[in-house]
Amino acid sequence: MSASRHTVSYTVLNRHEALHYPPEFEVHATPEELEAFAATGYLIRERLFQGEALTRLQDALDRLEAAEWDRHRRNPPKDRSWGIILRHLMDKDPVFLELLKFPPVLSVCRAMMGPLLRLRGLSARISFPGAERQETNWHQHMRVISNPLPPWFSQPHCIDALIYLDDLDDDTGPIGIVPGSHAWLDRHPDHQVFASIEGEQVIRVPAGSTVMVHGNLWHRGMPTLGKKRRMLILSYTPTWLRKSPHGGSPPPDGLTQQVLEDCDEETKELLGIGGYS
Ligand SMILES: O=C(O)CCC(=O)C(=O)O
Ligand SMILES: [Fe+2]
Repeated sequence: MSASRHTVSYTVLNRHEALHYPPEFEVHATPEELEAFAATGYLIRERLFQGEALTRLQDALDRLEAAEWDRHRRNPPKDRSWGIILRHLMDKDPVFLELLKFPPVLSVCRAMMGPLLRLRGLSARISFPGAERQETNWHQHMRVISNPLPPWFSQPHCIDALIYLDDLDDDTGPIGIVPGSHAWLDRHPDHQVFASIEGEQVIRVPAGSTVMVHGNLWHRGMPTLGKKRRMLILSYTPTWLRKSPHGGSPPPDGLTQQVLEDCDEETKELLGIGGYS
């Protein structure tokens, strides 16, 4: 599937060194789609990964699941969990590293948040059917909003590309979102709520589809009841936000460290070096 495209060009005012991104780039979306994304907080790309591109991601995640299984399931919870969450994926398999500059996601992130972006993280959530109910409560990702809002509060923006490696249906568990909720800066989802809430929209998409969401969109992963469900979360923020605090430190000899030893400036910026003043 190829989305209609248009061109965007940015300069950054009063910045004298060379820019580390193409000043003019093709956005994999129409202006109308971006406008709708800004208003609703989500953008669906059906079958963004197909054929071998999808199989490669599925196989890489299966390898990682096997390698880390014991670590994550040594003391399994009895009744309910999110399933397993694997972190720092770009440090662990070159297949995942290929997603760092994936234009259908990165170009949309740059069009929405500006040219100076960094990776917040690439992680995976895998959930299984069984006696232990695996689903997520309602939540949002950027939990740093002050109440009341100070006049010069910096609202954190983040885009999470939720990449579904299996069909998202009632067997695997759809995703529930509340359109527009990313703009609510005066409230948050009640803790440990798993049931439907007012305004929920339930999304079911085929394997390989990606649902891009603003990091503060209220959402929940509905229960995995019949079939294993694999998903990736590819996240970007402006360069001046910090990387994901979850999952501890990356592996010391990880792939991104090796890449940083010899890479272009854009890659450095995306991996968190520089891009602010
Ligand atoms: O599995 C999903 O569809 C969403 C998962 C999620 O919200 C998360 O891991 O933060
Ligand atoms: Fe989430």
